Amino acid sequence: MHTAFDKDTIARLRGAVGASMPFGATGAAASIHNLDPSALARLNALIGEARRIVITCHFVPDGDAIGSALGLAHVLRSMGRHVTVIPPDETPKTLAFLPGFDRLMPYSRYGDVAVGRFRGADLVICLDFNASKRVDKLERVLLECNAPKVMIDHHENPENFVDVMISHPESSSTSILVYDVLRSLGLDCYIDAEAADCLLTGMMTDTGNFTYNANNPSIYLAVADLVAHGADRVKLCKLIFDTFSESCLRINGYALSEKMHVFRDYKASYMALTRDELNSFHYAKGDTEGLVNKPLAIPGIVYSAYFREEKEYIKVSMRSVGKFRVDLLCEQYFGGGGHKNAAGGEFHGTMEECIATFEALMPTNLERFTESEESTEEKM
Ligand SMILES: [Mn+2]
Repeated sequence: MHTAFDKDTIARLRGAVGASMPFGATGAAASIHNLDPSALARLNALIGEARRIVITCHFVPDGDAIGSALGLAHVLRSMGRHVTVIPPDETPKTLAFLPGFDRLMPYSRYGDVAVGRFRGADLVICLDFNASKRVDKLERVLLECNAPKVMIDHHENPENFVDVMISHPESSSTSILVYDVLRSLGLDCYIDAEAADCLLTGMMTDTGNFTYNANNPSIYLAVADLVAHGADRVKLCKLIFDTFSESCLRINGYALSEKMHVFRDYKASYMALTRDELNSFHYAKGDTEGLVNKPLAIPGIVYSAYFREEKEYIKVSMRSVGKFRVDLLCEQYFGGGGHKNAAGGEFHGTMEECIATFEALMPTNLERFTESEESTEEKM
């Protein structure tokens, strides 16, 4: 926790930031995302009435899912609500630095206790996912739960399984969306340093530390405001982007040196790691996070895939730059989906079959999955 600023300084900085926001000064101002006033009003009423709130997110949660969930949980707890954050499964230990991490109640570990929290909830808030199947084994519990449900999310094509939907696919992260919602409801006064660290973490992880989907100036005003609230961006940069175990560094080195296949003619690259290889490096969940992005550093490479052998399937991750739609490629051939430039899926079969499928698609992929000019839009 940093203590470089006293309360008066923070108030002065926040005033300065607020005044320079394109969406107005503090208080009831226009939002970053052009939020729907009636959705905000309904959310406000639901929060007002609720005593026990459950927050959930997508399975295999990432920094944005957990950052937005814990950030919102801190705020709602400061408002006196009883809040339980229930991710479908375990959160990578790489996020253990987030304030509130030790209070997470993953359904995969807590089972009936977690189900009880859903049944006793007056309000369920669904963060960073657009369809009920994204909570995996928690889906029935979520759908059968009687409490009103609110979605706050930035994935394309949301499914309407909720009572209030705040869906903004143009947004760079759910965390900045939660920040915007809180600010628009006048609840940003409850954002303390811990909440600010969580929300900023989600904004940083979903934009690769503001290296993609990061050209909207509002993002930096939100960052400035969160830092003024006490977020420690210097500490977060070190913890999120520059902290690795020895085995993690070695497995990534091995993958890049020995396993990266580059196909310049097809502007493609892939890496595949088998269970045996992962085990020989004492692979821990999250160790190869971000690996799939690396080949995109090579000029001319447009999309990249990473295949990781799990017990029952091959986990597929894909990334791209520009107009290449890895979400469609994953959707059509690898049982998944995601965002235009970041998607994933599962391949049921052997690693050899998975690689053969990918290689067979390569000659036609550029033509089939490159988006036409007019539909491209930089995310805010
Ligand atoms: Mn997200």
